[in-house]
Amino acid sequence: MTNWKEIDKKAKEWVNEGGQRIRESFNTTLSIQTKSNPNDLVTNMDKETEQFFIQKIKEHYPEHRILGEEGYGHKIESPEGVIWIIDPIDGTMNFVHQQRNFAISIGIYEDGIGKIGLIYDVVHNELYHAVKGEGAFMNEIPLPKLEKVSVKEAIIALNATWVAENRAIDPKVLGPLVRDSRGTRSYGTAAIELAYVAAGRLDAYITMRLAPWDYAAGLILLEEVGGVATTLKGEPINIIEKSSFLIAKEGLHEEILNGYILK
Ligand code: 2AM
Ligand code: CA
Repeated sequence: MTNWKEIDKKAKEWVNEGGQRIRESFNTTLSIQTKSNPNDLVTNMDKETEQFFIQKIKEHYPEHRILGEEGYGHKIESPEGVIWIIDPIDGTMNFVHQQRNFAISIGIYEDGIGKIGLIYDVVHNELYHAVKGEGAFMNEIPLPKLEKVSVKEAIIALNATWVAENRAIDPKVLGPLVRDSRGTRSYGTAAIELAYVAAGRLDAYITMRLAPWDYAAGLILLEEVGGVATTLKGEPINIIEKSSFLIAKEGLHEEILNGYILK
């Protein structure tokens, strides 16, 4: 039997320790490299933090598998067993340029089902945490179920990329939604944007391209408070694949999908 209580306790301890290490790195000189393109950054702290978690997980749970953004985990092609999906620093560009608005994101899944989600906003010291069936919390304060809103009262997280010329979506599609909503915001970190929807600070979040480590933890939080997550086509999310995302409160999700995106 998997001891989820113990896993949860250890995961929280490790996330706090990982966050502490990242805060201490502010006093050191970062080593910054680019990955797929000049805007795709990685630092020594992304790599060291992922390796820190992997070493802890391997030591305590050698039978668990790990999918990590920086590639120090396993090659995952199927969702069987217990899988830790880790983004050591979500929002690396913010980490490098702004020293705020980045998070550690860890989602723990069993046979494709989300069990534990942890998103730690390191600088604000806010830990968003959910255990399947037991609710979602921010620093141990329960997050209430999400209430309904309409587009005209909604704050929507959206990167300006998707309303300028881009390769993923016709820039004209989201213009009317930007116009009709109460306002838009962009934080540059999917994990925090997901946590904010779960916490009711944002009403929806739209993006064209996320990887499992960006959203694995956030989806577990969202489910506990009654949020809805699909692709921009309205299809279910496959947890081990890259995908577009429409995340929103119930009702608002349908209004955005049918009234704006699929119209
Ligand atoms: P990262 O900082 O861990 O790379 C920025 O808008 C958000 O999108 C961040 O959460 C960032 O995560 C993520 N992101 C950036 N480039 C991406 C890509 N090519 N594929 C998937 N997610 C990406
Ligand atoms: Ca990352």
